[in-house]
Amino acid sequence: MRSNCILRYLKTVIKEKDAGYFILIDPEMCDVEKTAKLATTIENAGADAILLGGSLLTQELDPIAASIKAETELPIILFPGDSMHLTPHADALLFMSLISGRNPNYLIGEQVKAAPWIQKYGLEPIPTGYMLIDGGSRTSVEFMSGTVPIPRDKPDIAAPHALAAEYLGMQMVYLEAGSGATLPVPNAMISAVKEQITTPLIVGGGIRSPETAAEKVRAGADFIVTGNILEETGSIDLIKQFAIAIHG
Ligand code: 1GP
Repeated sequence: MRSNCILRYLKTVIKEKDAGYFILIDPEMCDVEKTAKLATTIENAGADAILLGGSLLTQELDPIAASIKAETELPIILFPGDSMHLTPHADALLFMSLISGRNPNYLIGEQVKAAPWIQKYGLEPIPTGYMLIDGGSRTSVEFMSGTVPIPRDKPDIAAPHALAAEYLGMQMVYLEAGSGATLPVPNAMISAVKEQITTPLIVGGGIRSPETAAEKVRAGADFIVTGNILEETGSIDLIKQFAIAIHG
C-alpha cells in the first residue's frame, strides 16, 4: 500500500491556496479519447486533482484511467460507486463510507470487498465520511445507495454525523448534494459541519458558477468538486474562472 502522499499533497493545497479544486470525470459520460482531452483541459485550467468515478459503471475503467494518467501529472483519485470501480491506473481513492445513510452495504459491505483490491493495486485509501444532502431533486447516488439524504434545513443533523466521522478516524468529510443536483449544499450546513471537524471538508453537487464555488469556500469548504459543468460546456475558460474563485 502506498504511503499517505496524496493526502499530504491535498493538505498542502489547502495550506498554500486556501482551498482546492477537484474536477470529477464520470467514466460513463466519456470514451477514452474524450477523457484524455478532458484531463489536459483540467490540468491547464488549474485544478488540483481529478476525481474519477460515478454511481454506475458499465464500461472498463482501466483504459480510461490509463489515458488520463498518460496526459496529466495531476493526481487521479478514484470516487467509486462500489467495490468494482477500481483500477491500478489511479493514485488514490476516496475510501468512503456513506455515513448519512443506514444501508450497511455502503457503510461497510462494499469496503470489505474493495479492501484486498486496493491493497493489490497499491492505491492510497483516503478514509472519507460521505454524506448525502438533499439537493432539491432525486439523484443517482440516492437511488443507487437506497439511502435517504439529510434534509437541507437540518445542519443540526449533519454536524454530528461529521463529528462522528472524525471520531471514527476518517481523514475527510464529503458533503454531497449529488451530481446534477438542482441545489448545492447550503452554506449554513457547510459552516455547521466545518465548526465540528478539523479534517478537510469536500463539498460538491450542483455547483454551476464560480461565484457559488467561492461562496461555498467562504462557508467553510476546503475542496470544491464540479462534474457536469465541464462535460456540459467543455469551456476551459469557465473552469479557469472556477479555479481562480476557489483558490482565492
Ligand atoms: C458529484 O459532487 C459531484 O459527486 C459533482 O456534481 O456534477 O453536479 O457538479 P456536479
